Order: sequence, then C-alpha cells, then structure tokens
Amino acid sequence: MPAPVESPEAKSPSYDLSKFRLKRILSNNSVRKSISLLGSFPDLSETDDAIVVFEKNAYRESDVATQPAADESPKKPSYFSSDLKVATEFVNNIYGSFQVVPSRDLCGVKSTVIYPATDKHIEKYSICQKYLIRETPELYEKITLPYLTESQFSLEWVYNILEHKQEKERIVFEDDDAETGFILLPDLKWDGRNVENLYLLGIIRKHDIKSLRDLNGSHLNLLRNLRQSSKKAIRERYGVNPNQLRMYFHYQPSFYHLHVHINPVRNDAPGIWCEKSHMLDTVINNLELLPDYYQRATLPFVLYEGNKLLDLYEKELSVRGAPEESDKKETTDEPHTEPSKEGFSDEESDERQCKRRKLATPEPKETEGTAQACA
Ligand code: G7M
Repeated sequence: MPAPVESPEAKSPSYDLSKFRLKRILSNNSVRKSISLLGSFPDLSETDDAIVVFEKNAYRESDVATQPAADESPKKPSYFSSDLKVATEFVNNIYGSFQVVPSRDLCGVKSTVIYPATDKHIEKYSICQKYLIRETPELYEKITLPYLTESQFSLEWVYNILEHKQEKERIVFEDDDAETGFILLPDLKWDGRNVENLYLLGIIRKHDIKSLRDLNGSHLNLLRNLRQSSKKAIRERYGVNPNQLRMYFHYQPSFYHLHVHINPVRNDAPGIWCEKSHMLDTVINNLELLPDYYQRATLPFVLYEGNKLLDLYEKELSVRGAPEESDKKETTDEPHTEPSKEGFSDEESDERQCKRRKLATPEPKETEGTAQACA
C-alpha cells in the first residue's frame, strides 16, 4: 500500500502499511470482523509503537445486484459476476456451503492506523475486563476531574478539524456561531461507503465543555441546534429520515471536547451500550427539567482493566474487590458492610459479586465481540 499523501493543509505523518511489523494482537473481534494489532514501522522508528486496525467492510446493497443495466459504464462491481471465484465445501440435500472470493473491488478492508500510539491508545484497543463505576458529583470532583485534566488524549485532531487544518473536505455541515455552532463530519470509524452504517460526529465549536458533566441549562440552544441542524443536513446529504437517527454522547468519552455521535438506529454501532451512551434527546430533556441536572446526577460509566482511572477508583471504592471475601459474605447471612454512599448499593453489590465470579472465569473465544476496542 502506498504511503499516505501529505495533506497540503497540515503536516501528516507518512508511513507505509506494507512495512508494518507485528508485535502482538491486541484484540480480535469475530462479531465485528475486526482485528487490532500492535507493532511498529521500523523504517520510521524502532521504538515508536503503531496500532493498525483492520475491519471488514459492511455489504453494500448495490454490490449484490444481479442485473446491471446494459448501458452501464463503467460496469459497477457485483458479487454475481464472472470474477467470482467459487470453491465448493459441500452440498448436502438442499444445503450448500461455499468459499467465494469476489472481485478485487469488493475485497476492501478498512484500516485505521494510530502512529505513534501511546500507552492509552494501546489500552483502548486491547481486550480487557470492564467495571461499572457510579460517579457521584463528589467522586467526579475528587477523582475523575483531576485525572482527566492531567492525562487525557490530545485534542489536537479535534482542533485541526475545527480550524480546517484536517478533514476539511469531509465536512458535511458547519455552523460558525461561537456559542451554538459545530462541525458535522464522518467519524474515523465510518468507511464512508455505506449509508446503512453511517457514522457522523458533531463537534461543537466551544472549547470549554469537556463532557456531559459540564452541560447545564445555558447550553440548551447549542444542543437543540446540534440536534436540528444535524438532522436536516443528514437528510439533505444522505437522504436518511431524521426519525431513524440515534444521537448520543459517550460518558466517559475518550476525548474531552464535547461531541455527539450520530448513526442510524437500525445499525448496532460500536459503543451504543446503555452503560456508555446518553441520548441527546434525553440530555436536552433533563436540562429542560433541571438546568443543573448533570452537576447533581450520579453518572454510571465503564472502566477497563489497565486504565489508571480504575486504579484511582479502586483505592476509593474497592471496585475489583476480593472474591474470597464476597463468597464468605454470600454464604453467611452477614449484612453487607461495603460502602454504599459513594459506591454500590447492597443490591448492586450482589450483582457485582456475580459479575466478579463471571469475570474470574476465562471467557470463551466467541464472546470476543464484547471485548472490542475499549472505545
Ligand atoms: O468515546 P468518544 O465519545 O470520545 O468517541 C470519539 C470518537 O471520535 C470515536 O467514535 C472516534 O472514532 C472518533 N475519532 C477519533 N479520532 C482520533 C478521530 C479523527 O481524527 N477524525 C474523526 N473524524 N473522528 C475521530
């Protein structure tokens, strides 16, 4: 694969994917058909780490057309063409099993490269155990906020987009208003080919809203604009019905500059789990009811094994706990004495114990789907 062409707008690193040298596999997700690899580009540096993610592209409905128009030129690729190589595995009664290799045009694999990758990127793309934290406003101030202020991912790529230094040609919609404006563009994860798995990001212009936690009633106009203008722009550009869009924030996000994720409700995009996502509609409604809702709410979120924030919460809440202790508590009728004010309620504590036991058992390969990149 040729090295990426340097953008005239900003200097981008230049690397040749064919020179990638594998160190280890970080995760292999059989459901998403993606694999995350840790390695390096020795021609560039022996020490800098690189992450390469390969993900098989989703099917486009046009690629399975069987009757191309006679006057179609150039001919669109289709699985059902003479280019298809077919090896029969078996045919048993009415059932047939084949391995097929379609034409080159249909064999594309989306690849993402992060170079140089930091320990935090490696952690993010590795398989790991997950723990739920219930973050009270006090815990946010005491643990999360100092941590994210010190050690968050660089926001350089966000500012590059906002300042038109990168991805300018990918912008779908832009509103320049300093208070309520934002840029709408394809997420890094979207291959841009298939509206079925459309994935856009709305990145706000304001620089002082790190996440959901910072939102208050004064941001309602911004959020309403984000909702309405994005829906309109997406309908115009992609023809998607606004009522078929899912718009949500991540908590915790990976990048602490407010951005909304947008994808079709019928598509199971990564990171839409209830423990991570907050629907834009719900956020707006909560702020309409209570302008300081997000300064008062306890917000649950997931932390991954290997994340330093988990270690900080561990000191405060004993998140991982000791399995022997919890087993003892279950078999005797002792009342629970675990912290419940800032930590987990008794009921939740039971759930945690179940979870801990599950986590102690190595997970079978098939569950790798849930252990995707920790994004
Ligand atoms: O979890 P969080 O809400 O922070 O998600 C951040 C999103 O930003 C993810 O869906 C990423 O795929 C996306 N993203 C990350 N980077 C570094 C880029 C980038 O450089 N360009 C674009 N367009 N999206 C990105």
